[in-house]
Formats: sequence, C-alpha cells, structure tokens
Amino acid sequence: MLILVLLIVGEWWKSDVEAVINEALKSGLAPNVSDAHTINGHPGPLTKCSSKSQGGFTLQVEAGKAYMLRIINAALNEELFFKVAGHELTVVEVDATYTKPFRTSSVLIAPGQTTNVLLNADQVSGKYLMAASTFMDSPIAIDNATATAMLHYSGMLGTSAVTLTKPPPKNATRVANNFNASLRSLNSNKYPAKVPLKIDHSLLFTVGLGINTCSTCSNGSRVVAAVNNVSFVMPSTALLQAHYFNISGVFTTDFPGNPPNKFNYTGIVPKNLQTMTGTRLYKLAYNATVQLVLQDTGVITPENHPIHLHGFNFFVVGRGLRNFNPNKDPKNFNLVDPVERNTVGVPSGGWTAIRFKADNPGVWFMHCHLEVHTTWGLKMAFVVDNGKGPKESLLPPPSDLPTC
Ligand SMILES: *[C@@H]1O[C@H](CO)[C@@H](O)[C@H](O)[C@H]1NC(C)=O
Ligand SMILES: *[C@@H]1O[C@H](CO)[C@@H](O)[C@H](O)[C@H]1NC(C)=O
Ligand SMILES: *[C@@H]1O[C@H](CO)[C@@H](O)[C@H](O)[C@H]1NC(C)=O
Ligand SMILES: *[C@@H]1O[C@H](CO)[C@@H](O)[C@H](O)[C@H]1NC(C)=O
Ligand SMILES: *[C@@H]1O[C@H](CO)[C@@H](O)[C@H](O)[C@H]1NC(C)=O
Ligand SMILES: *[C@@H]1O[C@H](CO)[C@@H](O)[C@H](O)[C@H]1NC(C)=O
Ligand SMILES: *[C@@H]1O[C@H](CO)[C@@H](O)[C@H](O)[C@H]1NC(C)=O
Ligand SMILES: *[C@@H]1O[C@H](CO)[C@@H](O)[C@H](O)[C@H]1NC(C)=O
Ligand SMILES: *[C@@H]1O[C@H](CO)[C@@H](O)[C@H](O)[C@H]1NC(C)=O
Ligand SMILES: [Cu+2]
Repeated sequence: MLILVLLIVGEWWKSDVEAVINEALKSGLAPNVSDAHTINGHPGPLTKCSSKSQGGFTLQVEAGKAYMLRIINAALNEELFFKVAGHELTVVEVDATYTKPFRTSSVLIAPGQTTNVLLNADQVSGKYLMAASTFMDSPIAIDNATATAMLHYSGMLGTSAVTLTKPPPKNATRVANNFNASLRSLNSNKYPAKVPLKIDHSLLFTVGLGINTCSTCSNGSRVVAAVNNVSFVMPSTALLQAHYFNISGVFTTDFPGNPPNKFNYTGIVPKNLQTMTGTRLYKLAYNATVQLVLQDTGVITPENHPIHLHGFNFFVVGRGLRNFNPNKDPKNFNLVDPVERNTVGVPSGGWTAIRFKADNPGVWFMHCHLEVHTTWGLKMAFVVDNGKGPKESLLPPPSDLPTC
C-alpha cells in the first residue's frame, strides 16, 4: 500500500506581497526577493526564520512502508531542487502524466509544476532532513534560503540524531539537466505517447527580457519581458469573452510566428533593447498540430524560463544550448517517448521544442511561470477555433457568470 503525502514548496516574504510588486512596478526594477522558502508552510528547522516552538513540517514514516510524495512548486519566482537525506526518490509522474520510473537523489521542480515521487522508508530509524533549495544558473538575485522539513521514523525518541543532506549548489546546471534528461513518458499500450508527427504550424518564439522607457517609473525606464519581442498587455475585457461574443478591438490575431527581427539570440545582444507592446494572439484551427521552439535570448542576461501552456499538455521533443538550428536539431528530436507535461523549463541560453495538438477550443494563455516575468509581459495567448459540432465547440458562459 502506498501512503500519499502532499508537499507544497513555496516562498515567503516578511512584507505584504502586494507592496513588494507595487514597489517594483513604481521603480521599474525587479521586485525584492523572498525572505524564505517553505515546505508545507514552514521554513523549517536550521533556517534563520525558524521559530523555536515549531520546528517545521514533520513527516512521520514507518520503516518498511512506501510513500508517494506529491510535490507542488507553489513558489512565485524560483525553480527548486528537492532532496531527502539518506533516501533515493523514484519519479513516476510529472504535471499529471505518468513517466517511466527513474531513481534520483534530487528532483528539480519549477513554479507551476507537479511531480510525484516514491520513497521507500528503507532505513531502520532516525530523522532525515528534507530540503528545498533554489536553482538559478544566471547572475540574478535570488532568495538562497533553503527550506527544510523532517522525515521522522516513528517509534524513535524526539532526540535521535538528524541525518543531514547537502542541497545541490544553486548553479548546478548539470544536476538540473540530468533530471530533465531522465524524464520520459510512459508510452505503454494503455498510456501511449500520441506525439504529433505531421506539423501544421512550425513556430519559433524568443523568450527573454528587454528595457522600455517609462515616464512614471523612478528609474526612467523599466525592465520588461517579451515573447517574439511583444510584451503582452492585459486587456480590460477578458480574452475568452471577446472571442466568444465577437467583441472587436480587444485583441488582434497577428502574433508573429517567428521573431520579427532575426539576431544571434544567445550571442551579442542588439543595441536596442526595446520591445513592442500589444494584445496579440496566435490563431489555430481546431485539431491543428503545432511545433513550437522556445528560444531564450541573452538580452540583459540569459536566464531559464519555466513556460506554462494553458489548455493542453505538450510533448517536450528536444532541447539544447545556444541557438536552435532548424536544419540539424530536429534530427535529434525524441518523437517516441518524450515527456508530456504543461510547464517546461527553457534552459538559460538555450531552447526547448514542444509539440501539441490544438484540440481544445478557446483562448489559452502561454506564459513564463516566474511571476516577475509574466508581470513584465512574458506571455501571449493562442485562440483555438471551434471544430465540428457541439463536442468540439466552446460552451457558452454559465448563466450565473458575474457581470462585473
Ligand atoms: C525591499 O527591500 C528594500 C531593501 O532591503 C527595503 O528597503 C524595502 O522596504 C523592501 N520593500 C518592501 C515592500 O518590503
Ligand atoms: C545568500 O545570499 C546572501 C545575500 O545576498 C549572501 O550574503 C549569502 O552569502 C548567500 N549564501 C549562500 C550560501 O550563497
Ligand atoms: C557555481 O558557483 C560556485 C560559487 O560561486 C563556483 O565556484 C562554481 O565554479 C560554479 N559552478 C558552475 C558550474 O558554474
Ligand atoms: C535604470 O537607470 C539606469 C540609469 O539611467 C540605466 O542605466 C538602467 O538601464 C535602468 N535600468 C532599467 C532596468 O531600466
Ligand atoms: C460570432 O461569430 C461567429 C462567426 O461569424 C458566429 O458563428 C457566432 O454565432 C458569433 N457569436 C456570437 C455570440 O455572436
Ligand atoms: C552567436 O554568438 C555566439 C556567442 O558569441 C557565437 O559563438 C556564435 O558563433 C554566433 N553565431 C552566429 C551565427 O553568429
Ligand atoms: C522590438 O521592437 C522594438 C519596438 O518596435 C524595436 O525598436 C526593436 O528593434 C525590436 N527588437 C527586436 C529584436 O525585434
Ligand atoms: C531543465 O534544466 C535546465 C538547466 O539547463 C533548466 O534551466 C530548466 O528550467 C529545466 N527544465 C524544467 C525544470 O522543466
Ligand atoms: C479532430 O480530430 C478528431 C480525432 O482525430 C476527429 O474525430 C475530428 O473529426 C477532428 N475534427 C476536426 C474539425 O478536424
Ligand atoms: Cu521567465
């Protein structure tokens, strides 16, 4: 029997988080980093934020039993490593799809991602530290506080010694890559990987930062973020509402399928760091198949971006460093058992290729799951038309939809 345990890793500020983001928007600069990470709401023992009365989250386990840890990264701005002292973890699922099981000592999880791992309580006794620590392989300010929690074999006295664990360093790109490279979809008879093989839309989107002038900002300019050089502007009428009711003037469907200006994305950055603003969507017919290469840029700094697509799962068919090469790189794509998920990290100074089938009508955001980047405009949306008949068409809004 498997015992299910929910583990939510998060971030915590000593300030009002609204004040933090408002201060950043006023200055035009990045928001303050958090003061601590948390596991199930507690920074845990061994941290400066720990209160003496409660040492943090404790998971009581019984020797010989098997546990399934359902890990959710609910942090706002940071990808995290998760580790348990003295225990290997077996990954079996990510973003609600099965994976081929594999053993690892560290799990990498981005904001918005979920990961199920099996843990066998195969030690006899004692206390073992669990740790959630930041992964950041760019020169970006982060909260480097490690959150901790305790795995405690029951029947032991409270004073038994703790087995510690050393988290990977924050710049452990190799550990992150090994984890990513081990992820494969199950691709069994019962759960086949239905990777689109014929592609209707082959897209390349750059993801990265920029700097725009800002007369209301104390710095005179502000950091922005963009997809294909478009910093997304949120409309005052909801996109889905505008789409369903044919309200014009809310969005346009001219989102560029390729970078408007080609440059060496991961090389010398252009002198002009400006982006354009717009509420631009990319239109897809029902059932259209999409290959999308997400290319990081070196503007301001290369950085890893966990990109989340609403409405669909996608297959991660390829990834690499530097610029995507459309002639060479597709030859190495995994079209057999690529991992299927809904949030994927684009490596710092590299690219990730995904494929999906647009079989869900409506308007679907795609954005960086780092809250700071999405606030700066690193988002866009796909508008997917209706197919044939009511089963392939958008439902009307519910009759009790609030009108304000
Ligand atoms: C952000 O950090 C600065 C420097 O530590 C501090 O002065 C400021 O009060 C912080 N802002 C908020 C909203 O907590
Ligand atoms: C964490 O960040 C603080 C503040 O930037 C710094 O003083 C400290 O040395 C860092 N600790 C580690 C382990 O990197
Ligand atoms: C990671 O950072 C440490 C400390 O700053 C440095 O010594 C080390 O070379 C870095 N490792 C990589 C792979 O960049
Ligand atoms: C802030 O202002 C300085 C000085 O004008 C400028 O060099 C820098 O690029 C600005 N930073 C941002 C993010 O706008
Ligand atoms: C919106 O336009 C489409 C295509 O012209 C039409 O089929 C549909 O009925 C319109 N929807 C509404 C709510 O007016
Ligand atoms: C892009 O820039 C990188 C790093 O400077 C360089 O190695 C590479 O040759 C450049 N690529 C092209 C096509 O210019
Ligand atoms: C992005 O758009 C701005 C505003 O139109 C333009 O000045 C800039 O050159 C564009 N940059 C790229 C890389 O396309
Ligand atoms: C995979 O590893 C890279 C390191 O190259 C990281 O930047 C990226 O975010 C990871 N992808 C995930 C967690 O999906
Ligand atoms: C979409 O694909 C499904 C399954 O392949 C098919 O049954 C359906 O007719 C297709 N619909 C359209 C509008 O192409
Ligand atoms: Cu990002």
